[in-house]
Amino acid sequence: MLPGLSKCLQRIKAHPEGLQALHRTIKAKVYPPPPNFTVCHSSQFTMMAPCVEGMNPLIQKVQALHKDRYVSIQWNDGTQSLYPYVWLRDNCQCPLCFLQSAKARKFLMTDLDVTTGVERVLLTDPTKVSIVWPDLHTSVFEADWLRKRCFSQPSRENLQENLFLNERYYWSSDLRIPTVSFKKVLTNDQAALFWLTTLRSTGIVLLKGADIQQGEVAKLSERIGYLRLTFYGHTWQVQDKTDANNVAYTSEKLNLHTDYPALHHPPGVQFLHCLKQAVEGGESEIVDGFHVANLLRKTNPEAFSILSSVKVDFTDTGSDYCDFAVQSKNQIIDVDREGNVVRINYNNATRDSVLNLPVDQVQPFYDALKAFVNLLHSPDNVVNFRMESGDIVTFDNWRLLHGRCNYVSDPDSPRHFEGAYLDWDEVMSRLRILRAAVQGEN
Ligand code: OGA
Ligand code: NM2
Ligand code: ZN
Ligand code: ZN
Repeated sequence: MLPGLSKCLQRIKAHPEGLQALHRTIKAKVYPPPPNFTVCHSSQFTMMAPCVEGMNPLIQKVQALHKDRYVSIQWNDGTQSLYPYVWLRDNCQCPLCFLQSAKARKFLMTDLDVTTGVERVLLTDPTKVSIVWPDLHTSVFEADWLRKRCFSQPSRENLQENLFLNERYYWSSDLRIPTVSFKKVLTNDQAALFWLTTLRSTGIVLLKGADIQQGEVAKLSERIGYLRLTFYGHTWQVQDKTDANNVAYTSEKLNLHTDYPALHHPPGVQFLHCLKQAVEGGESEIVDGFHVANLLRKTNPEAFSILSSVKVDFTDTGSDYCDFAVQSKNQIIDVDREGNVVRINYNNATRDSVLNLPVDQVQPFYDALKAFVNLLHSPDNVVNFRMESGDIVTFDNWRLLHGRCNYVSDPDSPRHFEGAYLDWDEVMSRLRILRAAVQGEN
């Protein structure tokens, strides 16, 4: 099921209590590979069917529960939501408390009485609740606004998924890389939304039909907002260069890596535009790093534990946009507090020879890294493809590892790729705006 569709079902069905089992099933981590999207016709974008809005229930009854200091709302679908007094006062939407033009709170924390009571609650109509506070300040809350912010576990999970789209399709060697027309993405909001939701869920989308000139990845970044400047420039040219300041700027093989683990906040998204492919070699390979890291956790928990805890030093020194001497310390497998894999940081070229470990932990570290690299390079997990002129591959650089074969170029017309980085915050921002425009959400 496409993530858009599954979310749609969640929104319709999973409110507010009791459907956790269904929710868990939907959130199961391994998905079948998504269908092969060749250059898309707009009819294919209708798979992102707009979720039916305006189905929110009305308020049947409102009560102030003074003992627990909750306002209780009974909805006309038979469900109930609880809202703490303090949260309601903090989030008063009146013009004194909220600056509508900035959609931001004006109300100061220093003015919030966290032990506030409620003078009375009123159901003015089935879509509005009024609350009069002890100082007679009055707040009015809309039913839809309250419903969206319901504190029940399934409601919160559903809203968080809507905001951050953390569901992922995991894949292995049988992935058929989702492919969309570059020009459609630039001109059509549905195509752009399909591109970004797929980039998020699958981690890679191939765009076809870009012009054979520099500047196309910059154009694509402007479709989102702005690109991420690094020491390699606003955009950067992957070519065989004399005195290369990076191993990528040679014609040699690049093993599977993520870009720029030498930064503490590596770029979230990468665009690579093939202007000219090599006459021989230069093929690409990719791996789903989240999927492989989870396989490692299952098959070699000791290796997973080492790679997710040891901070590895990375280094990058040289001169490009300006001179640089970058150092970072990153876990090769980054996990969040719940243990979910959230980022892979691994480029063997910039892994520092400085290794800040007690001497007896060095060999176990290498054993763990070797086990991970073996699993990454397993034919079960690797997808191979060959970029041609006019292709732009867009991928999640926090999740995918990518590599390329060594190559031989035509000296008169050498291999040339142009790249650019973006961050996930900017990409997700555009995704939300496109979703609102295409699906009429807010
Ligand atoms: C890079 C890189 C891939 C390629 O420049 O970091 O991975 O195909 N390049 O040249
Ligand atoms: N380039 C392609 O981590 C890295 O050094 C990746 C970055 C040179 C911008 C390569
Ligand atoms: Zn107010
Ligand atoms: Zn790279």
